[in-house]
Amino acid sequence: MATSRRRLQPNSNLVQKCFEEDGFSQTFKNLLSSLPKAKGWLSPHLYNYEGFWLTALHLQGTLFFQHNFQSQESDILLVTSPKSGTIWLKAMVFTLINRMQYPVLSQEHPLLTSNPHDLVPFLELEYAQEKYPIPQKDSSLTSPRLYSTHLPYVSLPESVKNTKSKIIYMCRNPRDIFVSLWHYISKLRSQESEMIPFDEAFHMFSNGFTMAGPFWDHVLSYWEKSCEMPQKVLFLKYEEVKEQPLSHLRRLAEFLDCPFSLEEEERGLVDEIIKLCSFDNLSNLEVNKSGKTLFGNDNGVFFRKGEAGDWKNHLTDEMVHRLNQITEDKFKGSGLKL
Ligand code: PAP
Repeated sequence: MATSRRRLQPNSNLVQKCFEEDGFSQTFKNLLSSLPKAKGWLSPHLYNYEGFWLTALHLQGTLFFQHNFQSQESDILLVTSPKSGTIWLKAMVFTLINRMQYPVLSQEHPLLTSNPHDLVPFLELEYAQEKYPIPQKDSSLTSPRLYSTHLPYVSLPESVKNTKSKIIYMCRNPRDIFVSLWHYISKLRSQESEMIPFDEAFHMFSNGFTMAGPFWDHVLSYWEKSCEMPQKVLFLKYEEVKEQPLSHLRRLAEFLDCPFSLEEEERGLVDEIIKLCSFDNLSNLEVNKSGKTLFGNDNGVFFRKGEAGDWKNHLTDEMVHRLNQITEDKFKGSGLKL
């Protein structure tokens, strides 16, 4: 099992493009003008496509992704709503499935010199950037191909839904997601424009106006699929992985049909992977302190606190009550609790 590393150059234009909406074809602009529109967090607007809010750039990538991507049975797709621990999940799964090719304690391990976002590409961003089918470009990728997306289940290409490829979904409680998102966007906006006031951002988030939101609908769509097709969709919770990382890593390995052998268990490999991918380790690596992702963001913006429960330091009682209420209403009868 091996996934080749990518050798693209950082594309700072991609981040810049989030702040703009020019440079699109007239046909695409016509589509945008026909869609419901809301205020964006980084981009001027979010557009409602298939029931979820996307930036123009993500929507363009989504359309290319939907029409061009051919899934393979062995593909692994990591899915999250933004700020659910995507980078952590990418680090763990990349390390897990490539443990033969890249020994975890090796000084040459890719995680020591690359941000996990560069090792596991976001498909909708890749397509937004380059506009041609990823498999052609990535013919060097060997099986299994490891990809990620923030898209809701409804927007995945049919070939992803209809093959035996695996989906791993990680969710996080909406209180921490909102706090994480606000800090992240504030850092990015501080380079370009004014911050969105905390109250206004809360209003946007709780009303569903967020990238790939409404958050609750996103989570629910994958939760339902994980109940219907547990062999295809594995549903993880950030907080539970934080609490019991070893048992969740073993669960991931079983799900991906690459369980740890007795020998690996005995030499402590599970623990080594958890340590390599831990917040403390990744956030202190030079690449994550000073580098940039291939899509142009400072790597550091993806590492803030890495804790469960930081919302207690930021949200008012009223805000907590509102988020809890929405969560209860939306998830009623689903069996899902966050
Ligand atoms: P993205 O959706 O923009 O890719 P994502 O990686 O999902 O972001 O989320 C970032 C969050 O994961 C940050 O949370 P915080 O703001 O509450 O701190 C980030 O700190 C956290 N994070 C990053 N790396 C790890 C890790 N190794 N373990 C746990 N949490 C992590």
